[in-house]
Amino acid sequence: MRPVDELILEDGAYQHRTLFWDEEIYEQELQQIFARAWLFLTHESLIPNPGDYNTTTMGEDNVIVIRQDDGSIGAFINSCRHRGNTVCHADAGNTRRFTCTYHGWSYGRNGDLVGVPYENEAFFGKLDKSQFGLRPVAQVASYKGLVFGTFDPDAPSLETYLGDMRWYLDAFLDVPGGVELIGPPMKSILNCNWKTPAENFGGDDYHFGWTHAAGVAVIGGPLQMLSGNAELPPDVGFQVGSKYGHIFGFIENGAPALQLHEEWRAAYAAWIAQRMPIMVEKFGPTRARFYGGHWNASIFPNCSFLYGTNTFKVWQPRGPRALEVYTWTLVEKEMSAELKQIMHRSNAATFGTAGMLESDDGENFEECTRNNRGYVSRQD
Ligand code: UNU
Ligand code: FES
Ligand code: FE
Repeated sequence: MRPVDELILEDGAYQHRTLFWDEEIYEQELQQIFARAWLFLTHESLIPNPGDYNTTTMGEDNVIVIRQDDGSIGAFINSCRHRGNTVCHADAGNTRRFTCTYHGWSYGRNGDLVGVPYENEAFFGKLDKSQFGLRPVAQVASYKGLVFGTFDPDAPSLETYLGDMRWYLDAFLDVPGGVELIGPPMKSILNCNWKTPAENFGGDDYHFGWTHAAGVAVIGGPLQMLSGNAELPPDVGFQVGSKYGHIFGFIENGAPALQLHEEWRAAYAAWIAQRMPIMVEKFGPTRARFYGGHWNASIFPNCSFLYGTNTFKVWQPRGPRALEVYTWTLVEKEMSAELKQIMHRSNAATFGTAGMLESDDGENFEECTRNNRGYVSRQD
């Protein structure tokens, strides 16, 4: 294999195809990216009470994220310390104990090993239970409700990691009452490398009018002129990249544009108009425009969202040639139940598992990976 620094040029314009195929590269990514970076786990609103938990993955490590009795959030590797079996098979729930289905070891909310069947008869009193708690995730932190974890005890703080990206994120995370995610997430498999959609969501406005030509025509509204690359909207917006690899694209006034029906767009536009004076007061007129715009963004390495379309995703790597995508709906806490429902339905219909825009993308992403099966094709 060629050295990695020959596989990508510093300006990012050239990336060797093997980066999207090779098993060794993928192992390096698991070690150097997924075992070190801050990874999105869940939203605080999905685990409000002590014992509430979600299961997820960090890289390919199975993880339990659980609200502690003192209100903090803990995260643990979801693998029994006896023979390694999964201790929690559910996606979400509330519990006092995780009891392994193999030999019945059980763990408390804080990961402590609290129960071992036949402890004295099987281990002659020599098992030091304090040494066999569930392995904790080194750091867990929340940024305005978004919960992240890292396996690296020496990683910089989450705030440092998000860096300048916070200046943009705050323009919707700091709405009065804050935001929440509607779960449980929709889950599906895409047979593509995880980097392909992560780059697409943050950096690829270029594909939108062409890949989504039919979808955007069916949706109608202000972005339908993009269908088939017929015309660019008058205020295209801008694109930024920030430290640690977070990327962000912006379409002026675009927030409600991809809600599925005219009435749904109108309902969301009315909400934004009503909120806007508060946001102008808080952020000033220039930055408040972020609140009314549509953003496509990726938080490095594998968390992507479309603010406005209200889709919030994690691309969970599953080998170099597949991923599992988790999709939540992003809403403001203070929105009415009706408006939240509109946004949840719209997200499911556009960017959910069978969403019409998700399927447009999925086919392209999968073919970009699949073509590297050809020995000659992947030499580029
Ligand atoms: O998915 C994207 N990259 C995207 C979605 C870009 C612009 C608008 C909506
Ligand atoms: Fe969990 Fe044995 S593997 S109790
Ligand atoms: Fe797309």
